[in-house]
Amino acid sequence: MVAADFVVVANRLPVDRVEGPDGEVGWRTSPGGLVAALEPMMRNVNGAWVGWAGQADTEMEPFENGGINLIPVPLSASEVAEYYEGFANDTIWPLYHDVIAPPQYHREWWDAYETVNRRFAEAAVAAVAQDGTVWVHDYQLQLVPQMVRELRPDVTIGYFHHIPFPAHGLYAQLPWRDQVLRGLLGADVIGFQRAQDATYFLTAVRRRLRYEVKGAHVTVLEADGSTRTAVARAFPISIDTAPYIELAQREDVKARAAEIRASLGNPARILLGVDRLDYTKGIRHRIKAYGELLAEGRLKVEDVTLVQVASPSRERVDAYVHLRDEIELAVSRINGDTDTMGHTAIRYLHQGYPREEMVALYLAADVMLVTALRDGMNLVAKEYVATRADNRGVLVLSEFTGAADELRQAVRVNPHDIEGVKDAIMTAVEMSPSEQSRRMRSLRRRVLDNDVDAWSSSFLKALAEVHPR
Ligand code: GDG
Repeated sequence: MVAADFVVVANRLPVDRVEGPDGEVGWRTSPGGLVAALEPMMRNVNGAWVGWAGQADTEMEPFENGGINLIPVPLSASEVAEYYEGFANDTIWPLYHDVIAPPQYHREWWDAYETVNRRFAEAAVAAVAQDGTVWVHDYQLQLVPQMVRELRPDVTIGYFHHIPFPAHGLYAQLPWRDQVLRGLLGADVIGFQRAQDATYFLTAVRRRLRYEVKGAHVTVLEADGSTRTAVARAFPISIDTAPYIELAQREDVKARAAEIRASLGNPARILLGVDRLDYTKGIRHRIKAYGELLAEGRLKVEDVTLVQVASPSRERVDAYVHLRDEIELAVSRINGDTDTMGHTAIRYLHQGYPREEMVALYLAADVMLVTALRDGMNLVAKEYVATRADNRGVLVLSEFTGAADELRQAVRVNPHDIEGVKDAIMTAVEMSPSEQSRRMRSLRRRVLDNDVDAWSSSFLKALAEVHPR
């Protein structure tokens, strides 16, 4: 394979393995926004993507898919358990989401994290051309920027952090807090979702490493005594808007939205939640508030239905097993107390759906509920807005999401304040069409003008400025 000018490094490759009817193996590009944003550029510049193919204990040769060179990084079953389910999803994830669940600190998980990060870094270094660019993604790979720099000082390195970065008082819990900061500072540009995340990171750098910080610029002290500058600031991520707008205009998708409404008994209002089943998403808080509104008679089961899609996620991590039990108990209690033969309070779906069905759900929903307790951005909020071409519909949005910085015309909520969530739901359910339209117009302008292309361009521009060639 030819050395690549531009290498993306992410935990997962942008493809899913599919098996044909006769057991033959093929690959399907996964429809994530990141691939959509980077695909055209990666084709033009001879790009490569380094990541895990999603199957433990499987060695695979690099292969080409859709014009991008894919470089699989193998993980053993115990590495999946310790690096991915352990350190990434049971240490960093809860710690960085403000300790909503207790982070587990295990030295052997850290060892696996270092080992696997080194494997990703070595794969990236082997793939990248002289003076090329490596763009590392997310919290599973925080040590990779520095590891790449040590091996290949000629390379320009970017890092984007998709989840929140916590305040110093919480971050300081991490037994490996200094190593992680040094790992990230190997990048020339470190991108965060919100200005607040960048500020927290820079505070940690100043307090722990005593590096000089001026605005977004950090003077990094290298082991040999030399210094260089790294930049840390916000680049709010977005969605590839075109497919959402196109699907929302398609007659079959519109017909499916009407069919969904009809199958729920054509209630006056449909409320919708779409989340990975994750404790950061505030699904319990949303359901509690909604259940109380029904119990108090402020909402009637004949008039409203909440559709909650909770797509299966991280099912081997204990905290997720408990969360699922709690949510399913709460849903069945509310349904048991309020359902009639013809109407259900909550249509709960622990399933994943194709994108067409997601858009049909967005079109069917009068109110979208995003009540995350902490969320890097929350793309669901932006997807809902992108599909609402008639400017109808109301977005209820937690102030603890990155999206809240941009989507100012949403009905804002503090999900911890159950009375506040109840009032926000009522405001949304009762909002006049003209007020819906006034707000949605402004939300749509914001999302359509700041799509995922704008995001990747601004990040790459910042990278080019720090490291001009
Ligand atoms: C992380 C950060 C940040 C969900 N269920 C189905 C489905 N989805 C799609 C949604 C959306 C995506 O998954 C979820 O994105 P979010 O942004 O809402 O949340 P995370 O998965 O936690 O993502 C987050 C993001 O990274 C990007 O930086 O915004 O803060 O936590 O696109 O539509 N898609 C389909 N079927 C489903 O059942 N097709």
